[in-house]
Amino acid sequence: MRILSMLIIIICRIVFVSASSMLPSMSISGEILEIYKPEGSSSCIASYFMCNDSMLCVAQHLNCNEYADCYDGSDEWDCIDQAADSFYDHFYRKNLKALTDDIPWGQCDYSFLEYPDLNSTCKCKMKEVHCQFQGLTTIPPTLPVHGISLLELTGNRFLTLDDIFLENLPPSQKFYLNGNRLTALTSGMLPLLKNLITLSLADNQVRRVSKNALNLPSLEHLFLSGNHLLQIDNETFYLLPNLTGLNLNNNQIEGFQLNAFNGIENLTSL
Ligand SMILES: *[C@@H]1O[C@H](CO)[C@@H](O)[C@H](O)[C@H]1NC(C)=O
Ligand SMILES: *[C@@H]1O[C@H](CO)[C@@H](O)[C@H](O)[C@H]1NC(C)=O
Ligand SMILES: *[C@@H]1O[C@H](CO)[C@@H](O)[C@H](O)[C@H]1NC(C)=O
Ligand SMILES: *[C@@H]1O[C@H](CO)[C@@H](O)[C@H](O)[C@H]1NC(C)=O
Ligand SMILES: CC(=O)N[C@H]1CO[C@H](CO)[C@@H](O)[C@@H]1O
Repeated sequence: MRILSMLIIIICRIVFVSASSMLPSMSISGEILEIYKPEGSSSCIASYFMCNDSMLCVAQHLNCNEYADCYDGSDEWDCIDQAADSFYDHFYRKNLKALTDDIPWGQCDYSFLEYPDLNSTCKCKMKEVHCQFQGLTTIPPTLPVHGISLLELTGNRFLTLDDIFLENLPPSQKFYLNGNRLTALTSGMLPLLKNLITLSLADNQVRRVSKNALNLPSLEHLFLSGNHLLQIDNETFYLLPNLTGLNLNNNQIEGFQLNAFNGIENLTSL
């Protein structure tokens, strides 16, 4: 009995080993081979790419699908979108890394006595004020009003950029309001932020940006990715003369009016 079960285990192992040494996922979906070995010629037919270590051709859609199809896994190499990466790095990582990553929270250019919110609802680093994921619906009452380099209000519950919001919003050079609940940007919403250079409203539920809503003469970078924009109207960015980077990824944009981008002559990144 014992010998028999050992035999079964051995047989199973042999079957398993030989199965796993076959082509990885030599699957056939419909009639289409996802992986094949090219005959004679050393190149793959169109819409297939060659694994690095073997003469196998793998369907393009398996490239970077988070599953290794090549023996060497080369179909999952270099899967980072470098273009997007450097764009985001520039704003979110390298920039901050260079300036403040190694500085501990609390090493703040402002006095906590004067601005208690900087040591409770928010955190502070040099001239950066971070108040993310606090469930905020109003701006904390004691924030400095001068010289903020970066104001981070990501992950709160702001619904609109109304007059009350804007009146209490301390000016900053970079302002991140990602992941809130904004639904519209209507006319005249942001006229006060004269020195703003970077504005991110990513991952809200903005459906529409009204003409002249964004009136920011010094703004260079605008993130509207991850919203619900359906259409970009004529002259939406007309009052952003210094805009060089605009991110509209992950919307459901169906159309641009002919003059949607009028006024932004120096845009280099879209
Ligand atoms: C900041 O808040 C913490 C916790 O409430 C407190 O222990 C600390 O003394 C405060 N720091 C300053 C500088 O007020
Ligand atoms: C717009 O950009 C130009 C060139 O970089 C700069 O000289 C000017 O001051 C900027 N305008 C504003 C309002 O910041
Ligand atoms: C656009 O770039 C040109 C060339 O760098 C510059 O002369 C011009 O002032 C810029 N326009 C604005 C609105 O910044
Ligand atoms: C947008 O601009 C184009 C070109 O000037 C014009 O034909 C069109 O009527 C405009 N659309 C709206 C809704 O104003
Ligand atoms: C991109 C990459 O890593 N290519 C490798 C493919 O395999 C050859 C030979 O094994 C390597 O020299 C390459 O670096």
